[in-house]
Amino acid sequence: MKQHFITRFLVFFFSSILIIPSVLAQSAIKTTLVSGPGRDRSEGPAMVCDGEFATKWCVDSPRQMPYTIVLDAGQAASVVEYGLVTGDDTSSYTDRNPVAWRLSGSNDKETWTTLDDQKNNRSMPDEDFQECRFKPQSKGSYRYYRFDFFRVKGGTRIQLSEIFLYNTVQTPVETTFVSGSGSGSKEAQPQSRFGARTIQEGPEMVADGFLFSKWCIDEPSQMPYNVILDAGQPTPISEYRFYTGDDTHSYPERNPITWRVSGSNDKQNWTTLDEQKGNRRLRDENEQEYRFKPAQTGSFRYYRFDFIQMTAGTRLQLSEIKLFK
Ligand SMILES: [Ca+2]
Repeated sequence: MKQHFITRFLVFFFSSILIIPSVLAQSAIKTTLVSGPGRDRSEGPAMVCDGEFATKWCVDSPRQMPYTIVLDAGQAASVVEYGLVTGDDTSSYTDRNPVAWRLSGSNDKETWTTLDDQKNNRSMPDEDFQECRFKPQSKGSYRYYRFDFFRVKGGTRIQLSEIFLYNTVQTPVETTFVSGSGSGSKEAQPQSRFGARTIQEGPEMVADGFLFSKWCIDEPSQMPYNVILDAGQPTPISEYRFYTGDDTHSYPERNPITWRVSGSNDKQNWTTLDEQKGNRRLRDENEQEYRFKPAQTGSFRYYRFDFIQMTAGTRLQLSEIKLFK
């Protein structure tokens, strides 16, 4: 047992160190900044490719519009998907997301080929640290990628914490429920106009594909709560997503803030892939999606989520957990 504990500690210790490089070592292409407007220091353009969500590019310089960021992929690469990540305080400053931009590719930084043209895309949410993915209309093999941001949602200030380029497309992983904490059935109020009925709120509800059904548990003796999902075959994942419950706005403080993600191929030996402590990104809103990149990746069939702490109290609820490769 002791050796097992030490092994887990070492895995956790090294996975903590590896957070930044492994974010870049996912399917994202490692890029460096060629040029872009803005201050050089804390909120300069280089912050969009430093691999850290916590740092951002933020500029408000109308005379420099459109804001042009040029990234160097190091060698020619074919981008099939790209991600724009909102800033650390976009939920407080709700007009800074881009709504019109163009992506171009080049191999000499002089002749540019348009790959994507977004004229009025308002899909980026006013939430902190949210990655929004887009598929360019055209593809080709280019070393340099250029973003021209023409307009933001309001005013002239733009902010982005990261820009990711991908040479593989992210696809959802089909999962089935294996096991989890709680039985989760409860009687509905008998005065409901539908009459008395049983509402299922067991752990299997996070993998039924519906946002209106949820896992809801308040059993302090069973903490930390866990759920295990089966990907069917060994599958590396680049992202996992949590979806808040259908009534989280009315019943706040049920979101997880401290959790661990592990992978296994035998459901006995688990490798820690991600560890979040006091992460308050999930907001008290209904059926909201939150995306996380695991610090480590590996080819595992089973994925286990341990929920160690909630915003407050001991009740946890989530409507879905989804995996992406
Ligand atoms: Ca569900």
